[in-house]
Amino acid sequence: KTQNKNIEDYFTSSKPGSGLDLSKEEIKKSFLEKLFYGLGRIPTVATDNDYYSALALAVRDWVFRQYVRSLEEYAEQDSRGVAYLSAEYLPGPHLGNNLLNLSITKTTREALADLDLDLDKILEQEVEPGLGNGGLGRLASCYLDSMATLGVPSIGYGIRYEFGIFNQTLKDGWQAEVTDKWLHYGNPWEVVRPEIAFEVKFGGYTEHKYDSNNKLQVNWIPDSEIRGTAYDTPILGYRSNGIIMRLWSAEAIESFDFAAYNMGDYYRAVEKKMRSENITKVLYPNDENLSGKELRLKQQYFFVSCSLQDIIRLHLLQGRELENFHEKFNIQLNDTHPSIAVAELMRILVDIHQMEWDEAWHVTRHTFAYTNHTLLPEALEKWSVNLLGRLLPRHLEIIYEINSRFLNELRKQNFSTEQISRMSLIDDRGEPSIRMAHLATVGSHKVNGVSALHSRLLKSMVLQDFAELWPEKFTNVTNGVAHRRFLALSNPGLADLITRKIGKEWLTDLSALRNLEKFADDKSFQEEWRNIKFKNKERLTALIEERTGVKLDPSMLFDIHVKRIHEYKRQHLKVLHILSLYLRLKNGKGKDISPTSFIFGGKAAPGYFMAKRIIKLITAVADLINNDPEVNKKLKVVFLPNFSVKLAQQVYPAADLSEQISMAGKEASGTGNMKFSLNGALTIGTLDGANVEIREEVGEKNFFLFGLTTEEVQETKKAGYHPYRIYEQNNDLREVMDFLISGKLSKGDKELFRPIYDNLLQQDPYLLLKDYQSYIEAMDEVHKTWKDQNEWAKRSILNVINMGKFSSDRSISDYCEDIWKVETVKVV
Ligand code: CR1
Repeated sequence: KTQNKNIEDYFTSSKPGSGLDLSKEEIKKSFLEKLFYGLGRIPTVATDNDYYSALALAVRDWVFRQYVRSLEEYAEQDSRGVAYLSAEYLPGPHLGNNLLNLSITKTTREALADLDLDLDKILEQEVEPGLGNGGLGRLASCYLDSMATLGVPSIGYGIRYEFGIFNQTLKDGWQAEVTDKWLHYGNPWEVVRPEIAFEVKFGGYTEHKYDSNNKLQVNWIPDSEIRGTAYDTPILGYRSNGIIMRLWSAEAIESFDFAAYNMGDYYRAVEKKMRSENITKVLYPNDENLSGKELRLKQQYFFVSCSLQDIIRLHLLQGRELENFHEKFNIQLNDTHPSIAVAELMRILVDIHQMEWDEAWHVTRHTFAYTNHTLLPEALEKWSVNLLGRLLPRHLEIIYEINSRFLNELRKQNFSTEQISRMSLIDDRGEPSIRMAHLATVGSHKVNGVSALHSRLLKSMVLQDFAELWPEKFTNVTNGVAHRRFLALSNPGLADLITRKIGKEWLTDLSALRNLEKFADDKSFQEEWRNIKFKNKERLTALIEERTGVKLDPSMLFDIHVKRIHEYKRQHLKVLHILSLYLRLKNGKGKDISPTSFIFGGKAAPGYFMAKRIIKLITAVADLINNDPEVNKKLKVVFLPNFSVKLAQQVYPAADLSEQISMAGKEASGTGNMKFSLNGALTIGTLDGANVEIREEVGEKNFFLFGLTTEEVQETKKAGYHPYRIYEQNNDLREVMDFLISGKLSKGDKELFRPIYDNLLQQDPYLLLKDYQSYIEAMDEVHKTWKDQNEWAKRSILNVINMGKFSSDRSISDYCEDIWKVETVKVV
């Protein structure tokens, strides 16, 4: 740290000015200066990407202004802070959101128009950072947005994957993956901090020695070391604070392979360097399914270790003691991906800072809180003891020590052997492995699920024993979404109408939308509402035609199912419904069907056989229906490839119907469900995840409910489920199922969809056949309601105005009050 009195005086006397509400002239001047002198481009050679980069650089300056002002405020208040640890983020494009939050969208548009440039075209240039798989990563980004807006002193830590989630293309109707080179054109939003870099060790062995005071000293002698360097992206809240998303990138430590250099083995030395840089090369594309790969564990430990070293550096920099670390910092574990942090903090406190075990454990347990995001058994992280011991020998010892103390406690409290073995951090049935959810639970002071239902199931199923032991540790925080991005930015037409009627309060308090209640029955308001939806559908229609060649008719019902492809989410139930409509039309029984466009989107994990086959099934059904003049006036089907945040921003505003049809008990929360409703789609859904709460808020009448409840699902399975019997008894269903293997979807190939057919008739683990009839009936109700356009508009309005609860601002307030105990500090 350099002390420079002159600079300090300048900084304190000039006080960084606000970055908000800039004038057209200021924007124009900064933009041109960035173009000429920031990028060194002259008008004759400047490309659209140069214009985008120049504007982004100018905007970044203003965002940093807000960030610097926030830092000053936080320092002054000496506030308690939050570190959010997440292996995934999906921020979406930054530029539009930052303009919105600086309140300069309109002025920027005008400034650019003066220069004969089009803001929309420039916005289109941005390649989004796809550093996550789905809901979990997007939730992390919504939370950063709200933490900034509310003024929570916070920092988001993660991994700077060089290649994010793959780009999805279609080849002959099958998903094909293409690497995501998101950094190819540079990234104007980030600032590298070569001096914020930490070394992370791997492998080797430990030495145990007693020092002169007879205190045990453990020394870890690793066999490799890697450096993590910080890349900072400022995240701006709405007319408010800025915070930092700090992502770590792996680099080799040059000096480490001296031996090879000295032997003249230059190539081997460089090769080793390349290998260690692999750690942050690529995001694992599995959503709720584990790869169990060594490199994945390395990624987790790498980013956790860098982050903890950084947080401790910040703590000590302020002249504080580690004994009260937990009073200054909360560390939120976004799922178990960063849960090795529990062992790492213990190691840092005990081995490096010589703290006594009990005190270190007190600090650790009061520092961490853990959010669980899934009950799916295949997604609950477990690391083989063997692998973890090889990569992190000291951490394995620490985990054993935590476990033995914990199990002793249980024994003292007369827990049964059976319960003790269920609760152990080590699963030693079969190949011994570490249960990361148990480590996170034992090492945290709070554990939360992500919707009321999910938190209840978490307590009664996956973590039941722990909930009985520590009832006060368990809590719920229902997920929320950044309504500024997903309404104000994505749906400017609707946002405008709302603001004209009730002012801007809703931007910072979503529950203010209730003030629109008096318009729900107003015919002219409904008409305006419908016109906006229609325009959004036209916009999406154009995009879909450009991307897929399929032309939809925006006057049709837009029935949309977008999310990761997973059997539990039941995209194939939607397909069965579509085929049932197709067959009805073919049999001349389709007069009640409302003309519908079915839109699907979502990526499948590259190694997930069934999910990939479901995509092929959707595209096959699309080909059949779209090319059949007997039905294609009434039905259209399209699979929109490469669903992303950027695409999502065009999709949600254009939806009439939101498909949230997972088998009850499987979708922890869902957040797409909230984004749809927020944009005026009605939902057809099961009582799963946050659907339950959405239905409560918008009213039963304004939600199309179907299917078994979680309890009924459990009973059905317990009683012995036989899907074949349902198939035998339901003629329509049988016709639909048999169509799958008729060859009509696959140029005569009867085997193509047999794996799906067989799976459903023999196991049907997600009870599609059981819920089929109920779904069909609810969909018939949808089609009936759609015929009354005023009624539909009214229900759409009632959805939007009751979305207050589902802003991520509310979620973050809940975290602040219930878990973090932090006060917010705002700069504006
Ligand atoms: C859940 O499946 C939830 C998000 C965010 C997902 C989804 O229902 O909305 O988390 N879980 O909480 C997940 O990705 C690894 O687990």
